[in-house]
Amino acid sequence: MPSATNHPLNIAIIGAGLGGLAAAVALRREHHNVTVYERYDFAGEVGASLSAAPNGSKFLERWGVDIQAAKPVILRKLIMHDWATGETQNEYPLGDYRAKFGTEYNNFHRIDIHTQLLKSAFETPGEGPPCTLQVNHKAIAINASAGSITFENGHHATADIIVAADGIRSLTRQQLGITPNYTLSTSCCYRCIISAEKLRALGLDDYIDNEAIEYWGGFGINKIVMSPCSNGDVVSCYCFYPSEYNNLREDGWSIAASPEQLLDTFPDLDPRMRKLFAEAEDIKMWRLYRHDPYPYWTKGPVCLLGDAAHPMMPDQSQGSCMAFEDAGALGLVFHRGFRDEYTVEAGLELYEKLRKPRATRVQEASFRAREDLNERIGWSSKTDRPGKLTVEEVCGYDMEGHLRELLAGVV
Ligand SMILES: Cc1cc2nc3c(=O)[nH]c(=O)nc-3n(C[C@H](O)[C@H](O)[C@H](O)COP(=O)(O)OP(=O)(O)OC[C@H]3O[C@@H](n4cnc5c(N)ncnc54)[C@H](O)[C@@H]3O)c2cc1C
Ligand SMILES: *[C@@H]1O[C@H](CO)[C@@H](O)[C@H](O)[C@H]1NC(C)=O
Ligand SMILES: *[C@@H]1O[C@H](CO)[C@@H](O)[C@H](O)[C@H]1NC(C)=O
Ligand SMILES: *[C@@H]1O[C@H](CO)[C@@H](O)[C@H](O)[C@H]1NC(C)=O
Ligand SMILES: CC(=O)N[C@H]1CO[C@H](CO)[C@@H](O)[C@@H]1O
Repeated sequence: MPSATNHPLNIAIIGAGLGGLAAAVALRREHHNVTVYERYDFAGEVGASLSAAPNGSKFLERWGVDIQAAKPVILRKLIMHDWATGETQNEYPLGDYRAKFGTEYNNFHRIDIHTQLLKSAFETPGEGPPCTLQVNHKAIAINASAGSITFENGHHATADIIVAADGIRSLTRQQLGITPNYTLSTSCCYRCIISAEKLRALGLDDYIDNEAIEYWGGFGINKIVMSPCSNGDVVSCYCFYPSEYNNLREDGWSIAASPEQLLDTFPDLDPRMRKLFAEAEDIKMWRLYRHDPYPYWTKGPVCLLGDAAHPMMPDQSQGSCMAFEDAGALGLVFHRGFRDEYTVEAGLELYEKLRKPRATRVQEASFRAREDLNERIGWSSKTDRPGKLTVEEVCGYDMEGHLRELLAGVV
């Protein structure tokens, strides 16, 4: 039971993407009163695969998220193919992640993990009071000094903490006085999926059975990244290509494309992959941007989280993991008894101190990996380049220990 000095906070979260929902779960479990405001009603949820490396998965486990129901495929190796022939050039075993880092290297379909996070946040079983979801609530203005939000539908809300998890094109960020410096990436990306049934009919069974992340290219802009998800029922592909190819300017997660476009973009690719492309489903185009790190993440009672705070290239597969870690950090900082240690404002500063250096480092390493597969974690040895991001650094991270160090420094 909360003591008189440790009464729960009223927390408003803007955005019900993976980051916002993870924050809702983490804060609910600390018995806060959480309301999540989402601009849409989820009718058009889309997405391809997302991998959750061990420390991302670890939070999901700790929060009691039903990982098995999110139909993970455990990734066991990396395979590099010759671009034109598809011949295997190299294989790197990922080893036993559970033994080394405490959880598996799970690969999910975005929709499956989104569904499980919705359950963990809003359904009754579970630690803490269920969060409240308000859909069709598009935030249009924030007053950081008043801790208030105005929605397009005319509603208003106030809260002790406002968590802005409204994605790469965050409107809240703008309202905090941050105007991102960003450049168009050299690259765009197609995302698509294909069912295991179709793959088997095409004689491409190995793409499912390998339990691997498979690459074509990656030294330069062109790169194909393929991995199975959804219990092996689906294979998902990310296909990077030079942005000048079609000068995509449109933004969003649901710009549709056809198999012909996909085939035309990669005429000299491995014929087996082209066979897959001809039958690919749910093909979407994604315009990539490079954002410089922002000068700050918090203002008054408002903080940024996930892509709103540190949008990154997808090339380290860390976008959702870093959002889960942000959420985990909020849960640790605003644990049930936090008021005995610090104020809300100090807690938000602590959150920024804990998260910004690490997320920025992963953001920068993701940019370097865009055109150089040697920078991809897990790909080559940690000693071949000074300062390189490593699997050990990402997956062996001890957030509680880091937080304790920060607190010792403050006190
Ligand atoms: C529909 C969709 C599909 C995606 N597909 C992929 C994919 O295939 N592969 C991949 O690697 N990554 C994908 N991502 C991105 C990935 O989910 C994020 O990089 C990562 O999980 C961090 O998530 P986030 O919650 O910070 O941001 P996001 O996932 O972008 O979520 C932001 C949420 O905030 C809502 N929102 C935005 N503005 C407002 C506002 N003003 N008021 C209220 N709500 C608002 C959005 O509707 C969205 O639900 C996708 C994101 C979305 C939204
Ligand atoms: C929880 O938050 C909602 C939304 O701000 C508010 O209406 C409600 O009164 C709060 N409940 C408590 C117990 O503070
Ligand atoms: C924000 O809230 C403060 C404090 O309540 C108030 O003085 C100020 O006028 C508000 N700003 C805007 C733009 O409404
Ligand atoms: C953008 O760049 C300018 C010039 O370098 C700098 O003054 C400003 O702080 C930057 N803004 C952000 C949000 O990074
Ligand atoms: C935050 C978190 O769960 N960190 C863990 C990451 O993995 C290492 C290795 O298992 C653990 O020591 C950390 O506690």
